[in-house]
Amino acid sequence: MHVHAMRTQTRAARNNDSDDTSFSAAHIIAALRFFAALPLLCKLASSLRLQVAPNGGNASSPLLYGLLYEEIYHSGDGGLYGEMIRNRAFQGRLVLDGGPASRETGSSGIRLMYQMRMDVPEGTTGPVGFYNDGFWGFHVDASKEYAASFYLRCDYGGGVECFFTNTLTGEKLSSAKTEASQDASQEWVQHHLPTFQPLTSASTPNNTFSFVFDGSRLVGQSVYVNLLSLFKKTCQNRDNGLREDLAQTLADLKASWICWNETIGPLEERVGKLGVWGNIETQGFGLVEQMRMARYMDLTVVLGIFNGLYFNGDLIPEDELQPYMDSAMDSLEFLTYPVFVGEYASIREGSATGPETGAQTFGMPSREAIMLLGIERNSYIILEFVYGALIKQYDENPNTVAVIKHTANEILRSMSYYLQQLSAAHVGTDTLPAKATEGGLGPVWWSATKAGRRTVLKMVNYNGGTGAENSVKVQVKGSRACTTELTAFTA
Ligand SMILES: *[C@@H]1O[C@H](CO)[C@@H](O)[C@H](O)[C@H]1NC(C)=O
Ligand SMILES: *[C@@H]1O[C@H](CO)[C@@H](O)[C@H](O)[C@H]1NC(C)=O
Ligand SMILES: CC(=O)N[C@H]1CO[C@H](CO)[C@@H](O)[C@@H]1O
Repeated sequence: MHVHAMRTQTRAARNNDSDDTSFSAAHIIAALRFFAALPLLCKLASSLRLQVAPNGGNASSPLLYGLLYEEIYHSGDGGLYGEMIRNRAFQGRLVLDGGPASRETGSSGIRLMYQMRMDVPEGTTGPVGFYNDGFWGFHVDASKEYAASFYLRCDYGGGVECFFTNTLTGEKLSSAKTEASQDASQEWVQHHLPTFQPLTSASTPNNTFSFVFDGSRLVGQSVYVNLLSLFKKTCQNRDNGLREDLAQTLADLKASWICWNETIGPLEERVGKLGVWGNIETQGFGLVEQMRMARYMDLTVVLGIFNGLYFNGDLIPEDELQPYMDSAMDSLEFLTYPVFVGEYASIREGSATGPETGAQTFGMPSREAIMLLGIERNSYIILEFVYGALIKQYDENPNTVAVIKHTANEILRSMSYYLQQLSAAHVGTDTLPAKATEGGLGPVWWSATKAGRRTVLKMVNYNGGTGAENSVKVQVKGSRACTTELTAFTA
């Protein structure tokens, strides 16, 4: 699928009547920016005549385009959060693939509630260890550095090797080694392997990551491990940072604000929990990491307040609500919010198995575009709006809409992504009165805003005709002269 955001520089605003057949001419959002320069000339026959006033509107919300970050569909763990080891501290089930290992509670000395125990039988001589499947595999990229670490509790003096294996070819794709020397009385000892670059890149995510010890030096022991960790080079090269390609994709949306929740402190203090959407949340992507992300993407932070009502209908009793109220009072400035639209997404009905939401047709973002124009026209009342879901792991069920989907080594931007990116890149500071002196809303929809000396006119042609007889004639009042830049969004 190809989505184009096409830009042309023209001295007159024209309806997009391109004969390029790859265009879906029925669905177009066009952002026209008028600069004061030369007279606007439109000699085409017209079914819609728009008159855009130079002023007389209201201030738009500067926080209109937002991001709704929510721990669902592996947006955080297995997504934006750079940790590549799945179930790194065993908050989830341990899947045993042979070998005497088990998950135990009571991880002494650190707050993490679980640990893995691996029993090494008498007579063991070769390497012993375990591997992780990652979040639908691992991205093995020879151009990037990786850093692995783990906690160990046992008597051990010997080597530790960590490496990727391609499950399709059996090939070992990397190696990092360290020496461990510790006895059981030391309780947990954290080991960091030297950063390494894979020897070869893998073209698919079908790779595992192994932690291997010298079995002869662990004979007869129960070996305890915890907080197994692997990070590829993260966004801005931060410790405990974000997955670089996904963070960049998100930053490229040029949104203006984000919702966040709390989770701070050393990783071994973050006990993790079962999220409301059924994922295990390590809480590794916590408050500080989210604040850093907000700074990196230049986002205003908006605090979301829990109102005491859970999804399953449970309620926090009134006499226990004080902390939530305190928090709400602190956010009063925001609550003075007038309207917050969260969350929206177009859903395609009608397949045999129910609403087909995962695969987008161009009609879906086109309908979203019409709503988005309505929001911009009312952006003196609507403070913010957000699309849901924001980020989703591609292979995870259900297959539903999301702005960005990802596999271990690829990023898929939906058409809604390009729509929001284009629209957020052309927002004015004030709404402008735009009235139709001929025709009316539908099949062409519009919104006009002012950005400095420029006028931004956005239009969607939803299933309407094209060609000269369907042209849109625009008069920007008060501009003696103008230059127009047209950006068309097509698929
Ligand atoms: C400005 O706000 C008023 C309400 O205060 C509204 O009636 C009017 O339509 C708005 N104008 C524009 C251009 O949005
Ligand atoms: C490779 O990994 C993908 C993603 O997890 C999976 O869908 C696919 O079945 C795997 N292929 C093989 C041959 O195991
Ligand atoms: C600041 C905030 O909204 N904190 C909430 C984060 O989410 C947990 C539940 O998942 C709530 O208990 C917190 O109040």
